[in-house]
Amino acid sequence: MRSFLTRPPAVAVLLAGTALAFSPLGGQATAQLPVDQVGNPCLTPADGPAARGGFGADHRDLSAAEQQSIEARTAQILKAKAARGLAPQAGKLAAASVPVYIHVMRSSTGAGDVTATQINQQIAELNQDFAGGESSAAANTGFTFYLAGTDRFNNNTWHRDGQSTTYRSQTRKGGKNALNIWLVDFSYLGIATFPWDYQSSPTIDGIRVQYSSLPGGSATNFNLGKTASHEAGHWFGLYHTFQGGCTSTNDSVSDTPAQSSASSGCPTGRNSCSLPGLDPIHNYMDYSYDSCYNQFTPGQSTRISNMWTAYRA
Ligand SMILES: [Ca+2]
Ligand SMILES: [Ca+2]
Ligand SMILES: [Zn+2]
Repeated sequence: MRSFLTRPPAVAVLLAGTALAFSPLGGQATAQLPVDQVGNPCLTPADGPAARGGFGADHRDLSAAEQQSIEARTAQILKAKAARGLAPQAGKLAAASVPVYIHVMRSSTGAGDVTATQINQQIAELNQDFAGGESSAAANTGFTFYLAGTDRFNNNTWHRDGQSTTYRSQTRKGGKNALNIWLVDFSYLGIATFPWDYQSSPTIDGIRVQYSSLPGGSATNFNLGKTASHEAGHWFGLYHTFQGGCTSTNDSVSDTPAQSSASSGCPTGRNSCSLPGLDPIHNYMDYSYDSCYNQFTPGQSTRISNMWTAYRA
């Protein structure tokens, strides 16, 4: 998830494994694994529960125990798949061409629309970012994206991300390998589901993205289309680079230096943890401005490959 309106000062406090368990409403059960992207401290929408169409905040931070359990479960699945010859050979990574379905959730009067050009630019942005096209330090993940379909709706409730379980279930397309992107107008830049939740919640799998974050949109500092790349990162199984704070495991990726909290803007030289390395402010999984982002790391690419093999292949 990426916060739209707030860049939180209170990040570190909330990241210390605190589960923000909000009471589930409208079937947005959080009893097991969280349905929505978690680990996001910017969870309090500026305009309260209304931002979620009345559902309230159905997300919570991922505790260290939950993270550990997900890692263990994933390792077990990978081992089983490898034994059956269903995993990439040692030293090889999974790769795929991912079909993308764009759902434009406009208001009854047509607010929140985006052009076909913007959609194509967004797909191009995903392709560039996952190919490592913005930095020599960036990994080429091997994943590419193509537009498989666009549909548009006029519904004030859906436009504001209300009844999201319903609208996602009614409009989602494709299988577990398909990236569904719902463009809405809410208090977030985006919200994603994780791959390990697909099996239990397949009908809501995908990412919700602020429509004005698409290339050429009106979201100042966040209109280069990187929100979709960030949310897609979660959809592939990546955590925020500040997940877990200043711990050696933090985001379960070894080549992203630990970070105490989300970055804001583009704070060059930021070093929020005494652990080795400067904060990965240019990483798509931080909270920096779009213009500051330029990479997924090789470690994240490996994690994406593992998660894909375990849950989406
Ligand atoms: Ca790390
Ligand atoms: Ca450091
Ligand atoms: Zn996020």
